[in-house]
Amino acid sequence: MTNLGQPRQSGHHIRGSASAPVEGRLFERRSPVSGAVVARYADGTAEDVDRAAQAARAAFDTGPWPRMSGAQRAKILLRWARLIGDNAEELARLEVEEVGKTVRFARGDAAGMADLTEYAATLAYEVHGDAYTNLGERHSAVVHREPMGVVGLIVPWNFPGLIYCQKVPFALAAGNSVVVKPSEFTSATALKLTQLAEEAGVPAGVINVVTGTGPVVGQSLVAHPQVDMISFTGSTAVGRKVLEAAAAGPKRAHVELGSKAANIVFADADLEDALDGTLFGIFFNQGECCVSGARLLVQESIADSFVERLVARTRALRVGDPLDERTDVGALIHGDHLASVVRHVARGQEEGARLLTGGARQDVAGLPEGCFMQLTILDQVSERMAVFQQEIFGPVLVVTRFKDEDEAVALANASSYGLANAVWTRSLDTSIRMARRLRSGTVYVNTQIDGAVQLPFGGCKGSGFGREMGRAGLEEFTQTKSVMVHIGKRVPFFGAKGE
Ligand code: TXE
Repeated sequence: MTNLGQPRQSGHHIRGSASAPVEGRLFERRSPVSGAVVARYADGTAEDVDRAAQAARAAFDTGPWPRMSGAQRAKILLRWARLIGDNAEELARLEVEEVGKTVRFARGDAAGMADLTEYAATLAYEVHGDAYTNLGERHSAVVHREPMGVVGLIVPWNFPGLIYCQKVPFALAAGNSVVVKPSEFTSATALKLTQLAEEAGVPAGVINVVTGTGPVVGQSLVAHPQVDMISFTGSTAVGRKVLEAAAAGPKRAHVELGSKAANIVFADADLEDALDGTLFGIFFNQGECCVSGARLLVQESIADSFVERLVARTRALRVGDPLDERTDVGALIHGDHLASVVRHVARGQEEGARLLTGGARQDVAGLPEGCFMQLTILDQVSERMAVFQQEIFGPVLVVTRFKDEDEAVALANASSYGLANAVWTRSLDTSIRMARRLRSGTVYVNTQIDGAVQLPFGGCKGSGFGREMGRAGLEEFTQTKSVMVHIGKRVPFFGAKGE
């Protein structure tokens, strides 16, 4: 069972953990696996956001963090990365308990948190500007690369720790201070990671965490006048609200939103690898993954046999208790989300899609309140259907057949989203052409949901804009300042006096 013991109880983390008593109203987080209360968190208010923003402001305006050398910040961030590694099993188990993801993959998430932090630390050495020494004898200019100031970070529930680490260490490496708002379903790892950061030497006030709901805490954070920039990951609907509120500032906003990635299988692919990748692409993290390969586009000549094998392999996967090491797919985040996934499948069938397997809530022995979903495949799906266009964010794969490369490109790009797509082929030419023609921030070739901390990650079209990870992921949290210097006695701007 996934309950680690007594429910945890935490207040916000403002200006250092010691100064954050649990006071005021609390909200509960119930395990999506057992239904038991696993945690109680402070239900944040606009006043809490104000305290956190003022703490971050003071840390930025007068504290040591932005005044340290890049090397000093790097050393602290490296210590943080090591502490994350030392606490990886606890971080993984907190994720299992609140998200419902399997412990096997949650361990991968925890390792990723340490890797991201370590990489961000190395970037801290390299945050620098530019010099222009080619402006003639009388001028010289330098371009500073400076932190944005106070950054508000809004994090979703599907990869709470990993997405925190795609944002916070990078913002910190550049010298910013931050206010983090975790999802109300998954606050544990943000609080734990922040506590570890301070243990590593990040000064109090540099990272503040306010728990609570989106409409109260999230909205107050975006609107707060002391917050210079927002970085948001979540749904497209909320992303629009965040952009509207940021425009009123105006302030910079970086948004990573929904997706409906295509997983394109050509007849010449290594079909065993493609099968394995297709399964992982849709069922990893219960399909609650922004880059899930949720639309299988398969070439007509191999489609029937490929889909038949896919259904057989899908039925062999284990859905169940995420703490059981043999489990492949855990629970969805909460009951309302499970109901929404089931509704999407029913709508697909109404629109003419053919249900090949799954389609309903899954019973798991001993876990009657678990939010489990049967692994689902819908065939005969066309471009005009809602299940082809809308992000379901669950273990539901929709299948569409294509004749040739042009049709595959047209179908893949017939989406309002553009975060990621995958291509399976043995042809080098096809893979390069496809990588160029697909409209998304990432293209996987003969792999799925793969990457490296050095690679920028983000979307185009309705999936948002801005990048996380890579050098770009640090520069996102900086701005330039041009300093123009005149050398020697000036020739007067308005000519010499008395002339
Ligand atoms: O997202 P929300 P939810 C998609 C996916 C999923 C759907 C809903 O399709 O089914 O979004 O998920 C905070 N001002 N993705 O409900 O509501 C909220 O508290 C400011 C894709 O979790 O967008 C949480 O911290 N903030 C995705 C965060 O925004 C607000 C990951 C995301 O919540 C707010 C997750 C407001 N008015 C869901 N309202 C991805 N790209 O990976 C809510 N929030």
